[in-house]
Amino acid sequence: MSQINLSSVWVQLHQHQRATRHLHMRDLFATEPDRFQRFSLRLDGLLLDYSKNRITERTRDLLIELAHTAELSTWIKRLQAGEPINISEKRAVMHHALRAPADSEIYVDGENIVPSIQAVLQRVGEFVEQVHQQHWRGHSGKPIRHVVNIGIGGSDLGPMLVTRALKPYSVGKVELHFVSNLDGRHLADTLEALDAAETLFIVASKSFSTPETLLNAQAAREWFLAQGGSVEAIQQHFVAVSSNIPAATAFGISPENCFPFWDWVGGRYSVWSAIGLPVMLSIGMTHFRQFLAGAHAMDCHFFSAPFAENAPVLLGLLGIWYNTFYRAHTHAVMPYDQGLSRLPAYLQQLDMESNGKRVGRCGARLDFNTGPIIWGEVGVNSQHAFFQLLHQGTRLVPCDFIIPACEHGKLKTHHTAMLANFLAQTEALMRGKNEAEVLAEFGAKLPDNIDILLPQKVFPGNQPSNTLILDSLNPYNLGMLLALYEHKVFVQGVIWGINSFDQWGVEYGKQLARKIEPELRAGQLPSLQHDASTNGLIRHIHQLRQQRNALP
Ligand code: G6Q
Repeated sequence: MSQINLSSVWVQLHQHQRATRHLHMRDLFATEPDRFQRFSLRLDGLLLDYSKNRITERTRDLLIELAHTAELSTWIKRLQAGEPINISEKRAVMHHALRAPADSEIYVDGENIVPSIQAVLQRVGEFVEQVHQQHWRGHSGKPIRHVVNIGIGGSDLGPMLVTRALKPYSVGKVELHFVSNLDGRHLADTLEALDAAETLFIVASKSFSTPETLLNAQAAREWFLAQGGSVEAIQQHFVAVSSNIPAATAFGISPENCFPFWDWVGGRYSVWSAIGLPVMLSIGMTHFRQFLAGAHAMDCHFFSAPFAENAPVLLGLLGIWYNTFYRAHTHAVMPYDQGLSRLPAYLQQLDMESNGKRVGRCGARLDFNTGPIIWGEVGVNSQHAFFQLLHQGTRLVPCDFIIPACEHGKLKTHHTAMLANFLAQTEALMRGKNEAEVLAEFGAKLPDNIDILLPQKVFPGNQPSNTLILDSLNPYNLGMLLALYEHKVFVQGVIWGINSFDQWGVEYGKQLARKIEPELRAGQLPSLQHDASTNGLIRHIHQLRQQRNALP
């Protein structure tokens, strides 16, 4: 297929945007009382209301036609069938198989991969059980109380998000810590309060070659030895999750303490694999299986529902509507739940690493914008920070608002107040406040500076949002939510014609860092071959560190 922007439906969508861009959602709601029914979906414990968007039935129809033009159904079947759709790395994309029921049959290169997935899950489950039952103990006989996950990117963000989000489901056996940053303070601060004899380290790295992770793992090992641990005892305190078991064993972790996963699981899609070990240690296997079941339910929905009732398809298409046809450059995510505070960071990686691409699958330069800038912050707090720009700034910023209807804590009053804020924001962003309403609020006595004040108090509204309400933030619903976003990203990648499953952009900086690091460590600066700015900065840093005896 030629590039999607050459299709007639692309042109029609541009025309449709020009014809409808002056419509105000406030008027659409006034003339369409059943708008909520027509533009919302209920899936198990998740409700998606997309009625507060600048769309009509015709918009949805055209966007669905766009999906058909991009042959989305065929691509969904190719994903499902384990074809090597990650074309640049010649790999299948099978994270959905990780959450398929144990009796499923899913083939990659002619091999049913479900038995090996289940075998690893079983092994990891047995390990989790041993730790929980205190059969797995530290070298001095103390039970494991603290688990430190050392990983970065996909080997950090997913497990951290899910562990925090599902804290109310913790079985209370161990406390989880996450170390990712190359800033030594991250590891040092984490270890400060820990007793090595009751600490387990998970070295989580798909490639087992990521310098940040290996440096932190090495430092953790040195700390463990300095705290009275022995080389033999490392086996009781270090386990690895990786698809490169030889490298993990070369690091000194015995093969029986290495939990594998496969090259058909991308890092940012790996929380469903053994990379989810911190989650399993926190919430136990029963809850983790519920998490997988929720994601599987979303897979089944995505693979089978007609596009007009398909939540990932609709979210993907709405994103394209604003990104491409309204030229909105960003997309904000506002979770109204403290447990979901890392969701924006997780989605940043998922979306921007997947669809931050400028060439098509086969390498042709694309003539249109692809992945949006994803950003956001936990709700309510952000109302007191950047919401001003959403309400009265000049930019169109489509948003996703996410909240559980029922809370876990005992502070029910808090949650009701938060729900009210949540609903108020989407309402305000949609309807705005016009001059007549502002004047009515002043009543009979207008202030003497009304000419200045009036325009400041007007809210244009018409700011689009999707609302996602979870019945509660439980493992099943969280699984559904994360799989929803994974498939949304897939839908957009298919329509833009890009490979969402590689990440060459992550590599280039690493390559240059490998060159600069020895230069910074050298006692005597070698001749530098960078640009004038980088050379100048290296000299400045080197000189400062030399003066303070901070080399290497
Ligand atoms: C994710 C990316 C990237 C990766 C990290 C860590 O899809 O590939 O974020 O997860 O670079 O890689 P390792 O797990 O191999 O250490």
